[in-house]
Amino acid sequence: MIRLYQYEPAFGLPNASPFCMKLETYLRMAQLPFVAPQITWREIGRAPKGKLPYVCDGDTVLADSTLVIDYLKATYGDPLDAWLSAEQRAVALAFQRLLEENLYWALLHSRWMEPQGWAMTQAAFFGALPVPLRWIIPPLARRGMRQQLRGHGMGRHTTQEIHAIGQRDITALAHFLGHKPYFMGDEPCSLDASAYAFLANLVWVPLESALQQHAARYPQLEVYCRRMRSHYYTDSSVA
Ligand SMILES: N[C@@H](CCC(=O)N[C@@H](CS)C(=O)NCC(=O)O)C(=O)O
Repeated sequence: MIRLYQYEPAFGLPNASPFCMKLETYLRMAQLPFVAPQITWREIGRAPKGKLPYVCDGDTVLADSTLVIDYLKATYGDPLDAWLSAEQRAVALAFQRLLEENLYWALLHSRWMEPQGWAMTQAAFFGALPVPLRWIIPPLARRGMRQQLRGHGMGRHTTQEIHAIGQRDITALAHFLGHKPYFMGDEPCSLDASAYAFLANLVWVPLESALQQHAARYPQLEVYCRRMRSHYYTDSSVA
C-alpha cells in the first residue's frame, strides 16, 4: 500500500501545501489506494529532500510530487495522460511549470510575508505549539521562507510587483481554462491534479489576498474547483 506523507489538512482544504494536495489528488484521480498516516516531526525529518510530500511504496521511498507521479505512472500505468497528444503534453507541462515554479512563490509570499497572510499562517501552523515554542519557531520558520523566496528570486521583487506577476499567471490560467470542464478539454489529466491543488489553495483559503481577489474576477476558476472536488473528494470532509 502506498503511504503518502503530507501535512495535516488546514483551511478546510485537504492540504495547505499545494504540492501535497496535488499528489493526493493525483492518487485519487488515478484510483490508486493509499494511506496518509498522521505525521510527526519524525516523519518530516525523514523526508528525503527535506520537503513534503513524499511516499513510501514497499521499500521505495520517493520525494517530489512530480517524480512520485512519474514513478506511479511507470509502476501502475498511466490512466490519465495517455490520451494527450505531444502538443497537448507540451502545453500541460508549461502550465504545470507556471503553477509550481512561479505562481507558487507568489502564493508563498502572500501567506508568509504579507501581514494579513502571516497572521493566518502563524495561527494555522503554529497556533497549537506550547509556549515558548509558539514564540520561538514562527519567526525562525518565516526567516527560512524569506531566504527561500530570495533564493528563488521572487522575494527580491516588491510586493506590488509580486502581485502583478501572480495575477498574470491567474489570468493566463483563467483564459486557457475558459469554460472547458478540465484544463486540457473534456477529460481530466494529471495537470488537473496540480491546477486544482493550486487554485483551491488560492480561492478557498480564508485570506483575501491580492491573488485571491484577482482569481475572483474569473468565476470559472471556482466552478472548476467545485467540479474537481465533487468528482474526487466526495468521501472527504475537506474541500
Ligand atoms: N518540488 C516539490 C516541492 C515540495 C514543497 O515545496 N513542499 C513544501 C510545502 S508546499 C515544503 O515541504 N516546504 C518545507 C520547507 O521548505 O522547509 C514537490 O513537487 O513535491
